[in-house]
Amino acid sequence: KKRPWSWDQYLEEERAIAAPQRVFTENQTVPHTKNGFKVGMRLEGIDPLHPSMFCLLSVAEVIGYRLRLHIDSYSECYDFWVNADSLDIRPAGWCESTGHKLHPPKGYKINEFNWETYLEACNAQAAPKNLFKSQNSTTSTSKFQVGMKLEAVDRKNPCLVCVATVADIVDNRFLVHFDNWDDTYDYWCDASSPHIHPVGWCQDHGRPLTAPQGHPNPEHFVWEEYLEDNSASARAPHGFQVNMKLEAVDRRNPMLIRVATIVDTEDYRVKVHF
Ligand code: MLY
Repeated sequence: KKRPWSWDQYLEEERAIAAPQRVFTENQTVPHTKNGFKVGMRLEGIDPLHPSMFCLLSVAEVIGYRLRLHIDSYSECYDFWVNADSLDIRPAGWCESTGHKLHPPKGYKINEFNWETYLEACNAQAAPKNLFKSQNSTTSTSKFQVGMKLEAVDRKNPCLVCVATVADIVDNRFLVHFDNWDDTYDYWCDASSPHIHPVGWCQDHGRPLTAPQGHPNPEHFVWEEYLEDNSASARAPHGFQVNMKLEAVDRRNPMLIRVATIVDTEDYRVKVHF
């Protein structure tokens, strides 16, 4: 009869030692009292598989300083573990107060979602603000700005350095997004990251630069041309076009909403004609 698998026997066979408790950080050792999160509490946080998205999370399990978080209305197979002091989790209402889009649970439209009604419907509590490490974070010290271009390592394909954009900023971290790729390659980092380089770095170091997906001439990507083409499209990011019809407030008579036409577009503005 076979004996069941055991650590003792395995370590002996492998002539290996177990990593002792004391080499883990204090926070990683159980039991732990500094973790005030409770099962069922709701919060907001980054979806690890889609780092550009802030989702509605619930605490599914608490062990020591660790939390297993569940993305509400999605399968348990997307649950993930974080430490209680993770910067990837934020209190309810954080998205709204920082101008981020909160990806609501299935069945809710983005604009219809309301925390108060939701908590009431689930008979749940929002995790109190004071439990979050991020509550003490000061305003952004990062000099990076949304829209800036850079060259960044694709961390899923680490031999590639690719054309990338700063897609979001929170505190001193920013989201690296690869041009024309989906957000599953995105990652958060700060200015000290070894994965990011200024425009021109690949050329200076004789390394290939991976052009944006779908670039017409990926073997001969030229930053100057790309930046120029991009700022052309960035000039009208709103999608309005001349001749489109709409209803607009008459600003000389703000009680009136009139039939109007777009007669000109410029940067972030459109010219409305009644
Ligand atoms: N073999 C992969 C490589 C994807 C690379 C994406 N980076 C550039 C963001 C594929 O073609 O899917």
